[in-house]
Amino acid sequence: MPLSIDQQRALVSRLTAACGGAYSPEQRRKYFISGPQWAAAYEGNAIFHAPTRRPVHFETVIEKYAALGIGHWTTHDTDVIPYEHLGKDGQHEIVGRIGESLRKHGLACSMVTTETFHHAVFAGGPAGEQLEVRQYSQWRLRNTVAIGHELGASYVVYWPGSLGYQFQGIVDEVQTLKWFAEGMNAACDADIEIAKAKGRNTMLHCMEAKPFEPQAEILLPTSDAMLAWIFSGQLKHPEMVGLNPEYLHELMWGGAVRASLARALMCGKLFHFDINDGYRLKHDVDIAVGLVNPLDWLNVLVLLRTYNYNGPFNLDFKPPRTTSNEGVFDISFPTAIDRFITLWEMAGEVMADPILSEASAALRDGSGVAPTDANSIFEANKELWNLHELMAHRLFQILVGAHKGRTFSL
Ligand code: GLT
Ligand code: MN
Ligand code: MN
Repeated sequence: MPLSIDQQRALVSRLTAACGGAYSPEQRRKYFISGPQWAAAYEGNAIFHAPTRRPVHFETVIEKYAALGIGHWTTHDTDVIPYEHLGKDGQHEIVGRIGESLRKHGLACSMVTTETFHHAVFAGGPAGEQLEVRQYSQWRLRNTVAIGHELGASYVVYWPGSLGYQFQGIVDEVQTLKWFAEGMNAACDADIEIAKAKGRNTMLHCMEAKPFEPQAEILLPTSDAMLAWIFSGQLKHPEMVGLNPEYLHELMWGGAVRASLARALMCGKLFHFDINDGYRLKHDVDIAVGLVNPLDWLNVLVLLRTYNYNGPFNLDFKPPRTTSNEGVFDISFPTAIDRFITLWEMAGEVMADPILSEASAALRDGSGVAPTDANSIFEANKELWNLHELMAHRLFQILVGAHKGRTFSL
């Protein structure tokens, strides 16, 4: 039976309610979850795609996030402030209105980030050959730091989307990376100065990698490349600089996200985390968390819980083009948060599972044989290693609820 728009809405609401399993806003607020302005305001446009949604005002985003139980808001400098107002009275006035709206709805701004990729001025990259481009980029970074302090943010993110090229051999990569470090130094210096003047703490500066978009080749394509850059000796304040890995960006180049996060944790540099989902070796599709790789996501959260990660989980996904303006807040955001919390709780079950704990302990204990030669060590341990595959099966069972007695035609 064909349905009118009103009937379609009624159907979607009825089926959403029938899905059940939604957490309350109070429960959701217990997690350090942040909602980006740009995610909720994304209109569905892309190179080959016209927008499918109407523009959304920042006050609506903040109000809707508050109602859903998203406690934190994140933004680019230019998401809300038009270019012509940057650094002028207009900026001051708009930031004041953002602050009021956040206060009114009980949200906090946790992170600010600078758009150094969209405007035509960044065609040759934010750390290009021209001194004036680099000076302009540095000014934008310092200005964003000032906005962050004004809004009470604790994190600044840098996604150097255009730090790369379409042609090999045309730029001096070493020089460009040094210029890029100068930008970070300017931002950290501004932060130290403003923090001192305002009696606030300095912020955590977080680098976000994406391997191959929008440029063909990127100078810092992975979180690991960024770690090398952070520890390169070019940064004046390397202790202030860490990472904001994005789940999908680490997957896009073919890496294991858990392993990327482990390396960041080991270096003490996992400051911030963009959560979403998608596919290996494809575009940055930014699908909402858990819709593609729920088992991997479960394992990621086990790792983060094990190592007490306590930074933000930033909902950096794009509501699909097939979702309407209403659907963004009625379906996209609430279901994303609820899958995250469910996976978080399941991660707790993994950590408390007696089978997994006994298996891990046994693997660590080994056979106790003397480490004399390869063959005897192998022979002494070979039955123990069966536990690897059994543990993988157990993780699947936890994912589908089989550990709680859920059976399928047994
Ligand atoms: C852009 C990118 C995201 C980054 C944003 C922060 S901008 O949308 O694809 O992954 O987190 O600058
Ligand atoms: Mn991101
Ligand atoms: Mn992405």
